[in-house]
Amino acid sequence: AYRTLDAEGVRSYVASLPTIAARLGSAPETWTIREVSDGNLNMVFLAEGSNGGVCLKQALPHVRVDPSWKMPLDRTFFEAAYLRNVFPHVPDLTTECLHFDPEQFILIVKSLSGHTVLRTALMNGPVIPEIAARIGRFVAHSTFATSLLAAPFEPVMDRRICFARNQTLTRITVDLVLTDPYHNHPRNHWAEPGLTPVVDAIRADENVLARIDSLRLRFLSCPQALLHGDLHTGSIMTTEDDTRVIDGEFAIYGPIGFDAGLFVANLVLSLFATPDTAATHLHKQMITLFWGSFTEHFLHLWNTQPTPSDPAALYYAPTQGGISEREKTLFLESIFQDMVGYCGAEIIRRIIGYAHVADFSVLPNTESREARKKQALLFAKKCLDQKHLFKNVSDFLTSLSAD
Ligand code: SR1
Ligand code: MG
Repeated sequence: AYRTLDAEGVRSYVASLPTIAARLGSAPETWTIREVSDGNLNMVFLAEGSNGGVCLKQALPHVRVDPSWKMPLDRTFFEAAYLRNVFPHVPDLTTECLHFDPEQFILIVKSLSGHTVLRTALMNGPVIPEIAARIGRFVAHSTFATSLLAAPFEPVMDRRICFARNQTLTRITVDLVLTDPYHNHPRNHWAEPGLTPVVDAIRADENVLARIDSLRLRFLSCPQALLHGDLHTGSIMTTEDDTRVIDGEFAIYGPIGFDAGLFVANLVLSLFATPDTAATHLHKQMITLFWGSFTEHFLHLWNTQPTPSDPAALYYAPTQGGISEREKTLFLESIFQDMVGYCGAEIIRRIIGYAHVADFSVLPNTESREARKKQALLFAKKCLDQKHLFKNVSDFLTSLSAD
């Protein structure tokens, strides 16, 4: 029967798995076991021995940060399934699933104890901008490989059927990211009274509401590729040389611009929370590098991988001699427009919804936090109230500078 592990439970559990225990080396009683839970949902432990370490993640029957919010345990299954599907395509950018236990809902991956969460790294000072290019490559490879551009429809649909069962976490995204912030809901909250008029303006804007309706519909009805589903800067661990995407439990088939939009939104949030010119330059550089790397790698795969010769792929390959350049450009432009929309939605929900971000806590007082959050909300509103306002990444960055 399922039981929630504590640190000593983790020690015995890992000791009972010969191949995992061998990675740690030394005797189990000498291992260091540390609880490092950081996200909202699960328990996470690091187990380290003389040879190396592993990270053990276990689902709880509730939201970790709110035990009254009950939740089924199956999210670890979807995280393990996500890793099994994407790790072969991005082995240097995520972690391999070393073990999954379908009764205890435990997932074990290699420890990243020398890495820092990207959000924390950004709050502590400058990072190297190439991290964003690595994430662009991650999104390009993980989405291309799981789309109809790379495989016949049968394996793609089998995967879609599998991840369509990830309904508990999909419900969270639909509600927390794409619905709740646009009306009064007890899960919404914000501490700065000066934000209320901006929230009211967002909720009164018919264009914003129509766009959110369309983004929500698109999220559920446009299964372009297997998404990470929660690609914020807390789902990325990094050193200067090595960057890994973690926490794929929200994985779902959906529009590629959703993953891109969440990552860019969290860079934008960090930009508004870091009021200094050098940092703003860095964040903008990161957004440029991310989008450039994503498009470069996606197009490279599209130009070099054999197109599956079945009717599903013909949707994307309408010309007989292969996919026209024009079709590719239109496809990437539609991902860009989705990215802008989901970016706006993510910024808004991270300021007024249930799950806020820590980035603004570096600001010295309520007044500065209010002013910067207000700017972020107004930028997010622009992302939503006029489709095609930003034609390209340069328009997007220009608008970020305008007050
Ligand atoms: C109840 S879960 C709240 C948020 O935490 C996760 O990391 C996702 O971002 C989710 O929306
Ligand atoms: Mg998470």
